Amino acid sequence: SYQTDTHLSPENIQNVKNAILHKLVFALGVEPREASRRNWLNAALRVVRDLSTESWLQTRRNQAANTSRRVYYLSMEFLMGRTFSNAMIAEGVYELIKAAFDELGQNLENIINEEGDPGLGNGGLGRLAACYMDSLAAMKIPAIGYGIRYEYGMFRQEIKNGEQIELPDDWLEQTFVWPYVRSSKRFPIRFGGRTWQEGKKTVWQPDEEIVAQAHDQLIPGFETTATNSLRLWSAHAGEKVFGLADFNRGDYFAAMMQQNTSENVSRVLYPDDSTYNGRELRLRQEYFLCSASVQDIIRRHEQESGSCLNLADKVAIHLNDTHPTLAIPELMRILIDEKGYSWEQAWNTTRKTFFYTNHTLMSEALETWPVEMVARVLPRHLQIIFEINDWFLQEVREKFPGDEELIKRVSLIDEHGDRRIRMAWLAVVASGKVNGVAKIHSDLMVESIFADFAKIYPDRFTNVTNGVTPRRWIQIANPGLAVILDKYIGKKWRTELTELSKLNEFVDDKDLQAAISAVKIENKRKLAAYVEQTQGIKLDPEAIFDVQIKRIHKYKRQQLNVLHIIAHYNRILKNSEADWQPRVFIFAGKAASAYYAAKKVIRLINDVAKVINSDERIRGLIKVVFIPNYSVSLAQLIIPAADVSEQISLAGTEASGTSNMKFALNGALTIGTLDGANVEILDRVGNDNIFIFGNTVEQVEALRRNGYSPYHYFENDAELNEAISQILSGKFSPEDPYRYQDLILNSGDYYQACADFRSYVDAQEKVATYFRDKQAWTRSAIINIANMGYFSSDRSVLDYARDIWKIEPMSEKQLD
Ligand code: 26M
Repeated sequence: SYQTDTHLSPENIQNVKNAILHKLVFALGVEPREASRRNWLNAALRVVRDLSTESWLQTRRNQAANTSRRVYYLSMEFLMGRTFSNAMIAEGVYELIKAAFDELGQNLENIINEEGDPGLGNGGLGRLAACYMDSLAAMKIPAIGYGIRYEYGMFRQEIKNGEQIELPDDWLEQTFVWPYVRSSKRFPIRFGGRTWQEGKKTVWQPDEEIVAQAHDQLIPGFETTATNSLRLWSAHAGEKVFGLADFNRGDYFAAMMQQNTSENVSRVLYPDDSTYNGRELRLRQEYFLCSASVQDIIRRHEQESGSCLNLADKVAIHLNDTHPTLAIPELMRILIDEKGYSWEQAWNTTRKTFFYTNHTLMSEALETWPVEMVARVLPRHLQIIFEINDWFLQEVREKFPGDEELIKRVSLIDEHGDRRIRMAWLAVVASGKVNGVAKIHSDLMVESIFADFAKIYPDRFTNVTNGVTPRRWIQIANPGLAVILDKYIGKKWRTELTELSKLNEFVDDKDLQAAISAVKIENKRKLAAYVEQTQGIKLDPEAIFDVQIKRIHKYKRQQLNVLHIIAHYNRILKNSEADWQPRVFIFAGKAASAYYAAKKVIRLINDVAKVINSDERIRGLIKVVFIPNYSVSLAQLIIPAADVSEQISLAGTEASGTSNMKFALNGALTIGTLDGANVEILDRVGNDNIFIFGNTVEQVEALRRNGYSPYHYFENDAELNEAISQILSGKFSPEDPYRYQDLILNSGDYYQACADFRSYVDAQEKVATYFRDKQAWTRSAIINIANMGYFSSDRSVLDYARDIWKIEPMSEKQLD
């Protein structure tokens, strides 16, 4: 059958065609002649899901039988992107399905583009979780992801009059046929109420109960039967709430309204990725994820091992940032209150089970929850956290007698002002290992926020540099590049990305250079067609495509990019006859809906675009484009079309970055600061193949210590002065000249854009000059591609498995 033999024989094509038609009619109830593209997509998705399901059931049997240790990846966000292409290539049926659709008179690419893109995440952290799910399956590491099935994901962004408008992302409106709803996997989640002692036992009587319902997505491993799952929870009214108070009072309507309130827990993703805001609903969401997942983990462990003992031998629970940290007191609660463990037994198990990744050093992003709120929502968990704190502070007092200042700094409770629980501290104290996401970030982590803890637990801290999956970020996003790679270095790079280094032999090969630049132009044409179609702006594919796509945030310094664009515009106006290199500046990204300054930056970009794009004096030498509603699928279109990758955060602020890796992997050259993973990209590509600028972390800190002032730079740099003055005087907002009064200077320039302006402009100058030497540029692009092997998420998850979770990947034999 077509299931195991992916050979493109007429019989196989016929079989796939029949399978699709069968699903269309009998699963969807649609006749072929009336089928829409969406119907064809769903029919084919069902066919591919059947293939994955067989492997999945087999993997589950084998994992259970092999009593292997498993990792549970807990994350409030999974930005999975579209499913269809990924599943087809994993199952090895892409070409077959394409051929079948050809015969059915359908274009596969159009069908692929019909699929929605579930935005169940904010940005880097959520996309990292998705790359890791892909790599864990491909590397045959037994893993289950746990998250929330938000009814509304990241908002849909529209731009009206240059401003961001947020609209609901009703992604469930179009039925998504990939997941399985697991009606038998339901767990009660309890909130509120009170606790009391009965002898030695603590009793918690909650006053609210809702139900978590599992939705499973299969995660097929690339060209292996290993298939993992991602389990997302949705919230439902529990019968308890439903049956008791209101119904008994005969108040049917109030009871039904209560149902609505319960289901709010999984209603919507918080669209904030950098400032912590202590809303009670967010606390409930976090606990909802943790409680459902920990209950499920214990249930599975008991089923496979016969008891709850030896949990820590079989289970590793990974915390993607502090958002799922309540899993720690939740495991303690279940072990003590429900399984009868002593406090010591429970604590010893817990400390061997958890691992925590930190993704930010910025204090405004660190989660702290008011003690008063936790007392109301999770009274039993608060007690457990206090007990952990007592135990921990006792240990610190023994190690460092008499240092009460240290005790205050490391206490899980911040006693300044209203008392708050420091979730990062709790995660560190209860985890076997804590890691940062790039070398520089992991180093700064133990020098800054966790310095005291590094003294207390010197062996606990480590680094795992982030990575990205080559299946999605080369094979799917850039099929033209994949063909070239296959030809020059063979096909193994898909699961062994360091094979790319074989390209180093060919950097001067004229045919390779020609092929690489032809694919780049082709990708730029595709992006240009999209921009023209959606926004009516014409882009010249021969121009430099200079791209900054990421969340809009002050620390990422989109303003610095804009300042350079204005300076460049001014230069052209002053010397319009010179032989300027045409340039296109592309932006995309969302601003948190309450982040005033970030939304203003979006408006500035659009205002500047309007003025520059319509200025005939510059003859189209600059185009500025803001592409609305950035998403994983837009990233797949934009990244392969980039010549220049903008990674310009202030040194010390971007933990790692992951798009920097995707760009370099697709042959863009980076203009960037010595921040996050840029540092490691530089190590691998060498100074000649990247444009590094700006102050180092040490210089940034020195400026802060000495009282940084942007005015110094403003007064001493004529181009900077001119650009800022133009913004402030309303040159780009003539109808509202004061619109940008509070930007840049007046806000103190906390992220030191002015300090890095001169070296940024100089680096941009080098970019434009270098681009004119097509051959040198392409050679550098090849060197970038050739040396990105390290940044595969396959390498990252194998690092985690070996150094942190202590899990062996399964062998093909075990999977058979
Ligand atoms: C917290 C509380 C309430 C609501 C939302 C949040 C929240 C959500 C997402 C906070 C932070 C969130 O994400 C942070 C993030 O994406 N960090 C990025 O992680 C990437 C993967 O490690 C790194 O590459 C980026 O440098 C880092 O900024």
